[in-house]
Amino acid sequence: MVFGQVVIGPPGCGKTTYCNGMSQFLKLIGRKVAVINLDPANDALPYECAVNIEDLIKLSDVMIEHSLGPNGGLVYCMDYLEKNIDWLESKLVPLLNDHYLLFDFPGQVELFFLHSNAKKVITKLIKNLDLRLTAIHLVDAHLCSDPGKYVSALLLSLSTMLHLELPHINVLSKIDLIESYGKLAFNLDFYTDVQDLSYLQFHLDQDPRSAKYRKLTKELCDVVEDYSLVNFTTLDIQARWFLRLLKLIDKSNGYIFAGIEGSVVEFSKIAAAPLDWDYYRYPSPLSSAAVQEKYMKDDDDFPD
Ligand SMILES: Nc1nc2c(ncn2[C@@H]2O[C@H](COP(=O)(O)OP(=O)(O)O)[C@@H](O)[C@H]2O)c(=O)[nH]1
Ligand SMILES: [Mg+2]
Repeated sequence: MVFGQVVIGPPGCGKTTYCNGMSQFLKLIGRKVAVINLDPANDALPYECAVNIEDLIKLSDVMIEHSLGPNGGLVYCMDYLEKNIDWLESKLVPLLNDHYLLFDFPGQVELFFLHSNAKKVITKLIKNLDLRLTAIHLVDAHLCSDPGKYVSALLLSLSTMLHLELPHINVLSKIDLIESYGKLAFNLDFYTDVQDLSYLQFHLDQDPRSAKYRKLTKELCDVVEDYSLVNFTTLDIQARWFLRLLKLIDKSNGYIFAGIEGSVVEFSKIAAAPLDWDYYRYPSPLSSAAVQEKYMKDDDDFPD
């Protein structure tokens, strides 16, 4: 079985930086990792990529040849990739033996909650190559500093979850910068837990620009709350944040179950247990004393 992550989110939210940081962290803890760049708009990649969509199609060529802007060009590139999925599969096959896969996708969000091409690419890979993938949806934490933008981030996260139908983790990225946008109206937990959005209504009413959208905002918040699917974890580009996030990811895509010879009962015990339980019970590089000591020693002040 081959495991990996599909890294998505709006432009500039930190996908490429994440793939670079996560790949370095995975190597540190002993996993062989391959980063696959599927964003033709990525220039100057900080990581060494195993597969690059640029070898199949270039955004600049598409824009000139078909008189398209960058957005139309990206949709075209994804359509082209879907039609040429054999090309991608042939590049991935040699990696399947022992690599963990990180897919760096384009930042055009419509590709992941509206269009079917990116979803078809992912679904075909999962089916044809027997992959176990988790979607990591990054959203820039600065959106929390504006209630209207935060509501749009919630809707984007929800519609992406429903559209992609993958194990899914929403992440507020660049959390190290959150204080630089001024004091938040609520504790960070309020934004990550998404438990009671009615407080946002009151806050929005204080801003004359948002007051006229009060009813619309309420309806949108009700949709998010009714589904009760969206919450966030947080991240900045430091090793201990990666360790925390990787534990969640390993549980969501089944990596932690891969080496376990057990009964259905054992599997369900692990699935229902607190996050760390399985790491201590079953040998894994993440449970080694060295990794815990190195990356988690300052964990007391670590936000949940
Ligand atoms: N402070 C801070 N900056 C970050 C973080 N992650 C990414 N960035 C910066 O955000 C910018 C956009 O990142 P990039 O990975 O190219 O975003 P992408 O368009 O989603 O691939 C770059 O200047 C990164 O250095 C983070 O956790 N903290
Ligand atoms: Mg990028």
